[in-house]
Amino acid sequence: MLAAALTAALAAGCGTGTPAAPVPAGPPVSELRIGLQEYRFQLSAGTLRPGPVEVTVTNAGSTGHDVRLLQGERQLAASDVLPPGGRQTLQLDVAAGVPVLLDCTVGGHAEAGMTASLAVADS
Ligand SMILES: [Cu+2]
Repeated sequence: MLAAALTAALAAGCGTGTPAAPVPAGPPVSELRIGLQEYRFQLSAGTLRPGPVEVTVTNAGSTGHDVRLLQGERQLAASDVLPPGGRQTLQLDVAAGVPVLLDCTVGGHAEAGMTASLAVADS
């Protein structure tokens, strides 16, 4: 009986690959914090307000990471490769209604799960 319960719990918790970090709900923001970890982004919000957005990037991991932010074909910003504990502030000019995609350009990290997307409000 215990084994059956454990099996059910494990099955419920297992998807394909590593689950992405939950994206916070809430109103659109103009200030975003991004935490870099092995191998995912921790986001302080899930939806951006269009227009100027200030992003504070902190490497909370134990190896070098960066973040690149793309909106369609357009690169909004890219951080340096930050050492553990490193921090950088980026200024974005975000277009309305088009999602912003994030990835880490350090070799193999995006493939390991270091990608995320942010919604952008329509106005
Ligand atoms: Cu990385």
